[in-house]
Amino acid sequence: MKCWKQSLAGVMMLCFFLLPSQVQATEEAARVIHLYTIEHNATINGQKAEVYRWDPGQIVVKKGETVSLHIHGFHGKEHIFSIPKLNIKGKVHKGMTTTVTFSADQPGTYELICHNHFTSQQHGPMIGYITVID
Ligand SMILES: [Cu+2]
Repeated sequence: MKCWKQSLAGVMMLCFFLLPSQVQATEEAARVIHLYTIEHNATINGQKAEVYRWDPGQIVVKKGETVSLHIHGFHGKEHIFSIPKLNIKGKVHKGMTTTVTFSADQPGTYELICHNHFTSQQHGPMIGYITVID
């Protein structure tokens, strides 16, 4: 069971490494929203702990609105991410900005998933939420 999970994780990581490092599109009159990759640290019972998060962790957009999401790499070497419901994949590097532009055509919650920091063992879960309203 553990071997199967490791193999699946390896295949998923390989797929993301083969993707372009940035997903970009240009749209006029796009609403610009800035997101940051943030690391939180603490020492608990003498042990260092760290977690990564998107900041802000939730954004709200309107259905059909063109949004230009500027993701700034503040902490962490890299964050390979996807927004599955929007078919968006990309990568954020420390010190760089990755921009993705989208327009969601259905209300709902869209997850922004960092695949480097997906589980608690990987200092996650680093998952942001894009709430699309009517
Ligand atoms: Cu991450």
